[in-house]
Amino acid sequence: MREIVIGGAQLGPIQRAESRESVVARMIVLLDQAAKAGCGLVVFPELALTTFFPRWWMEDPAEVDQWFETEMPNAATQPLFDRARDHGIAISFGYAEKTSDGHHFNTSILTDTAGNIVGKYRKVHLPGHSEFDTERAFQHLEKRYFEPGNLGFPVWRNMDALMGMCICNDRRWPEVYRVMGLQGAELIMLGYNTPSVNSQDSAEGLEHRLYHSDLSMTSGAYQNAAWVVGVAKSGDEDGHPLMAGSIIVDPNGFVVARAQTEDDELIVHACDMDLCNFGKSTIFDFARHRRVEHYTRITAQTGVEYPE
Ligand code: CDT
Repeated sequence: MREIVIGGAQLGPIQRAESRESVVARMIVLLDQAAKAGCGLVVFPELALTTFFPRWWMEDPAEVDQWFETEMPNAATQPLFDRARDHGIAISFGYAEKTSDGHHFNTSILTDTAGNIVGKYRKVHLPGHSEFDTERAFQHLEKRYFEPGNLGFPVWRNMDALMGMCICNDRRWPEVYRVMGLQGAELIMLGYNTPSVNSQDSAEGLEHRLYHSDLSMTSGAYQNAAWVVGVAKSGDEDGHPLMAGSIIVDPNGFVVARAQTEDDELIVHACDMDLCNFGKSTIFDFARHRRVEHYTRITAQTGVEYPE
């Protein structure tokens, strides 16, 4: 048995005016709860340190850059790293990264239990659009503010397990899980900011969104025999609702923990990495069963090529 008690640290809304220091204080409260629950690893959402700023149209590069971190850890996040190290808890969280040569990415990092960064992932699938869209009820400008990630989907050895990350919209693409599955990933961590319905929309709308989020993660877990931990930023950010529904999924595709609120909330499960072994050695024994000669379209084309 290789058990890691994992915490999914859902964050409630972060208003545009809320400081990073205030958010980090909230994250530390969740980290302390996780320590009491015996967690060895805690996963926080995408762009965990600020409001989901890609909903705001900005033209001034200096205004945009205020949402980005130029180093990690930095003054605002050092207390989180310190507390995680004091508890002996590994953490993963998302933030907007500006590199020293001026590139902008939607990034997440993974630490070991001593607070050292051991992994970095940059979001590959950027949803939305890059110009102001007058037709839309709200803007989703990830394509404006970020470049597609340039690190692929790496998997790292950490805490005697094989771990990978993706971010939000990535979770809807089966290729993402498979590329990590092909590196033996036993745990895939992700955070998300998914727009929710507002009070004028039907309850069915939210039900569908939650179902599609679950479906993406449970199938990714099952088809790669890996644990998946998906953590939301949720609730009403300056009038813009975000969906909750953070879950931990086991390697058979079953949801074993689920958030009940749209607020700061910790979900916890003791995840045995050896539970991945059966799936990885039977139905999803990739070495024996994959037929790559029939998969060339997957990497050769985007869009759809219809038959004559
Ligand atoms: N943050 C993120 O990737 N959100 C997307 C919603 C995009 S709606 C234009 C998601 O897939 O949840």
